[in-house]
Amino acid sequence: MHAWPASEVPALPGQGRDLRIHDTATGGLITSAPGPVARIYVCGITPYDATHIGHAATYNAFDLVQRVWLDTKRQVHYVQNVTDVDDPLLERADRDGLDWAELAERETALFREDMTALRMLPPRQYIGAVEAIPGIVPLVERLRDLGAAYELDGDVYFSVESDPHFGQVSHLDAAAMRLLSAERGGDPDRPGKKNPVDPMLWMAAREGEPSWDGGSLGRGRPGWHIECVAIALDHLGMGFDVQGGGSDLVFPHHEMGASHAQALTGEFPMAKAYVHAGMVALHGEKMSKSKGNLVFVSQLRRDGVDPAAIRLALLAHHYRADWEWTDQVLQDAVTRLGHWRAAVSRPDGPPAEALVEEIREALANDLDAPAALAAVDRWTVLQEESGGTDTGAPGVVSRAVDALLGVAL
Ligand code: 5CA
Ligand code: ZN
Repeated sequence: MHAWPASEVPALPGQGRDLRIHDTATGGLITSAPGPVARIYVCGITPYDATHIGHAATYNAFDLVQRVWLDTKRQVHYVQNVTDVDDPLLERADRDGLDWAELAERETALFREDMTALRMLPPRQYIGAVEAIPGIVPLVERLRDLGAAYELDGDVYFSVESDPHFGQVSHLDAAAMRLLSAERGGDPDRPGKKNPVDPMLWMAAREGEPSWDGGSLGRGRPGWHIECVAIALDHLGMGFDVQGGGSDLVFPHHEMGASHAQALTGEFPMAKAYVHAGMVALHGEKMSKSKGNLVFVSQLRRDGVDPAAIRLALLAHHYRADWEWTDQVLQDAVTRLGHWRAAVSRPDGPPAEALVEEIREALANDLDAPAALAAVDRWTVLQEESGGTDTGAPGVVSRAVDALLGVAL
């Protein structure tokens, strides 16, 4: 699959800072010190609806991770998937009388447009589950050959007991895992499973559903977690720097993915940091496609909202916080954008070197975007109140805001 066009990232004067980021697995901040090429996998959308503000907030967090790395002169190898075949997609297509593949293609196209408008850096590989199937089948076969998978009426399940590190991403107890498994695509009550939370690796073909050749597994389609593992291992290998997604992916998705990869390779851990963004709510409830309480990025764009203002609205919240989208949040962002644009459009202003360092420090400190915005606000107020004589300053601010925050002024 093709991704979307990259917006340019201006180089900044001075030195970037190493990122300290919260790792769900260890529960603390770790210094992410990748080699010359930083490797990141971020879970992509299930395209039965396009980008809502919750998605955008999560992708914004991982865009910041990359911008901090790029500022340290590292290259970034970014991989993202599209879950273009899965139960919720098939159910929605069924409900709306649509062809599932067309629905997926249409919503993925819209997602690309939204990501481009928001200036999110594109992945180097953007891979659909369907196109990954030829790589998934041998992994499931290998897990079965290793004794880490078992068959149940033609379906193939992963045995969580096969990974000695199972549980080390989420640290949840068995009861909590069981509950979340039921909520998030698992089938803990199916009789015959070794452990109720064992997830499906390969689902045998069902009447009326799409299926693919699975070699010795028979016709069917892949489970959700093995999809991301196959894509990540294929392009990044084990021990990559960041596995990213929203906090609703901690369990089962990232826990199971890590275990699949660890059982397959005998190596630990799959990712050096598991990074999770908080959930965005609307009217007091998590924005979710299944509930339908959504604000779409594309709708806001159609309403004439500047994508830079949407981005500023996201940046005004710490990525780990759960927060609520309101009209006021957007209005504040529009106002802020107006102030910033006016401030950088003057021919000179207060010196900007310290501001660049403040933005760098804020982001390096677990992506504290609200602190970065506050620093830019302070420079803007100085500019509005007393101006300055530094002719290079407005340009430096504009480039720093673009390079580090992805906002074009
Ligand atoms: N295709 C899978 C991942 S492999 C999936 O979860 N797709 S999704 O479309 O449901 O979500 C895409 C990303 O947006 C995930 O990282 C998810 O955690 C995140 N996300 C979904 N809803 C919200 C929300 N309300 N707030 C913040 N992030 C969200
Ligand atoms: Zn995923």
